Amino acid sequence: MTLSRSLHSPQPCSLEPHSSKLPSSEQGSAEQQHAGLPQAELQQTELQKTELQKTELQQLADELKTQAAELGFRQCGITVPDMQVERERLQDWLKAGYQGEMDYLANHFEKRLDPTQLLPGTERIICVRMDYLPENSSPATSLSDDEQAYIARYTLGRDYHKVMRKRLTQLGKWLEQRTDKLGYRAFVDSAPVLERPLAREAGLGWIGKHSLLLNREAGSLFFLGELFIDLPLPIDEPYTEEYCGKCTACLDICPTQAFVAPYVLDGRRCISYLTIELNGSIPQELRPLMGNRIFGCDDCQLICPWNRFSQHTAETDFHPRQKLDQTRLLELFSWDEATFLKKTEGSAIRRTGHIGWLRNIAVALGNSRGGAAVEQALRAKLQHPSKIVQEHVNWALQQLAERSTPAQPLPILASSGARKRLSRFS
Ligand code: B12
Ligand code: SF4
Ligand code: SF4
Repeated sequence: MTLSRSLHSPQPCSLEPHSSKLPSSEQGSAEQQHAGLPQAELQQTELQKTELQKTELQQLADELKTQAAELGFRQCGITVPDMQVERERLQDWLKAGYQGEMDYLANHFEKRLDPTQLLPGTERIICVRMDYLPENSSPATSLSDDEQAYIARYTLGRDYHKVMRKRLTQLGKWLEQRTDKLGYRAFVDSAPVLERPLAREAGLGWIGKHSLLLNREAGSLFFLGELFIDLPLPIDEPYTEEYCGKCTACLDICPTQAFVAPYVLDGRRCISYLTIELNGSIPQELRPLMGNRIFGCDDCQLICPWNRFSQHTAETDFHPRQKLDQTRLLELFSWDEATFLKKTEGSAIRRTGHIGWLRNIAVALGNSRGGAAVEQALRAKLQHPSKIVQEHVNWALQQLAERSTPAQPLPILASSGARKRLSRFS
């Protein structure tokens, strides 16, 4: 992959600063204009020109941020394409195998650390964030009702990859119109890019102990995205402070105890991984700990004190579709594949596939209080062609045969302190 101008404009790629479309006072050949000038005067003129270019680039960066805000990004920062500082930590994480089946995380190791290998010619990375928490999507209501499904708040509406990439591309086009021959490319989750450390370097926040990017004004309930550009815009100050202090609430509340240490997540135990990324069977010992979470999990964020500053999304695209914030497990379990595909059109939920969907709901039903209707629905799926579905349905029926109350409450519902924090999101 190259940052080829031919992708965006017919000119060949050049790594020089592209300021020739900046104000016309800067255009024309410097040698022609200054022919015959004494050396000292020439040097001074060159110096003035560099200073002017700097001012223009700064002005452009400022305008870019205003434009980013107009496109719905709550924050925008600029950094250099260099992630070598993460080398050792990334190496250790992969060596420990915390990526599980997410093989793609182990691939392209050098490209993650050196984004210019991903996109040659990249001079700067513009990092943005966009809030996703919809108004009135009370997580407490569905988490505390074992007959309802809990779907992570980030994925109740339209697929964020589509929304963010489109806006980032618009931002790229806007910048292209103000420069000559800009090369740019938008990324959201889609490539070997270390999005959180990049955002930290661009000044968007610090990495919390739950490993997500946190911001004092906005918490962590936002998406990240990047625009790689080949224009040397002035960079922002990295975020060097961190405000977790002695708090360990996220580590303590995680239902599957997925954190091996502060900042270090064993992906294989995270409910987000188990319900979305894992293709096969969910480890039996983790199933009772999942409660009614059928796609993703938010507990480590819901408990975080900084999320009292999280802001509701301004994007209608992220508003819940199909009432996914308040739907009963049995209804979702009844969707056949065609219905699943229809109802999840344009949603990131499709990633789990219909088999993964049924597998996850079977686990949630096994953790519920059960009852005749639940058992009947489970039995009806015993002959499902997928062995994975059959196995999880059998497990659920066995669970329900062993008890008549819901599985034990999960940590986020167990203490009054945790419930109080949850109530902030109602
Ligand atoms: C793979 C992945 C996952 C995996 C693995 C998660 C993980 N923590 O890596 C799974 C499926 C589990 C997952 C879950 C979630 N994800 Co995810 N995920 C990604 C993805 C695609 C890659 C992340 C990655 O590279 N991981 C690799 C490891 C090595 O990274 P790491 O855990 O940060 O490891 C670093 C730390 O261990 C750190 N470290 C070690 N020691 C120390 C010490 C200190 C002091 C510090 C500061 C750091 C540190 O160094 C390592 C190397 O940098 C990114 C998008 C992207 N391209 O970045 C989204 C992304 C991180 N996910 C996101 C979201 C929203 C989620 C969920 C909230 C979704 C949900 N509700 O279910 C959960 C949150 C779980 C959690 N607590 O992390 C957002 C996060 C936005 C934000 N505010 O930060 C991202 C950025 C997607 C996006 N474009 O918005 N995710
Ligand atoms: S998303 Fe849930 S399972 Fe994953 S680390 Fe956070 S609290 Fe634990
Ligand atoms: S819950 Fe506490 S430790 Fe975890 S990220 Fe938030 S402030 Fe940091």
